Amino acid sequence: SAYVSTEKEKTLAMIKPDGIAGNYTDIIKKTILDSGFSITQEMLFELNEETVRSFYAEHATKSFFPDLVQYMSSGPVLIMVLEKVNAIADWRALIGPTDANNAKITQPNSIRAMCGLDLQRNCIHGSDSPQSADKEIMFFFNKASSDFFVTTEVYGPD
Ligand code: RTP
Ligand code: MG
Repeated sequence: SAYVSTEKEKTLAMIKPDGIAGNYTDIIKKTILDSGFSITQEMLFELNEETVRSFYAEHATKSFFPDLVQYMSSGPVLIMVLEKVNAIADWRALIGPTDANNAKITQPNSIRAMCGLDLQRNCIHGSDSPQSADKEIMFFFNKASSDFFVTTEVYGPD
């Protein structure tokens, strides 16, 4: 996307079930902090199918949707709010393209190149626009925080 901001922004990141199961959490968090993001909130959570359907509602008509729902509800995920100047576009650039096989060729330093497996199992999520970031942060952290175990003000890049 062409969207660039000079303001501090927040975006939503999620280590997907394959990333957690593959023990990539620590290296991903180190990459996040080394890239200048603060992690302002995080929670480890197991998404049920209904929550995945709602979170990825924009894909409800796609042929891969049932597989996506199964995958994303197959184990725990780590959901984080990241903050820095231009966080939304910079986080999308850092995670790399959707297809991890493509990422390994075109963006070998990206997170999906490091820990993703294929088009579906790409280990990490990032909000794709300011509108998505607001919506997704609201979805997990502002709506019904009593439903979740939320840790705030985790740590910064320094
Ligand atoms: P995300 O939303 O998870 O950050 O990924 P993205 O923007 O790069 O890709 P998107 O088009 O939003 O797709 C959401 C997730 O669905 C799975 N997918 N499977 N089998 C397939 O054809 C297919 N296409 C996409 C991936 O897990 C993708 O990240
Ligand atoms: Mg997406």
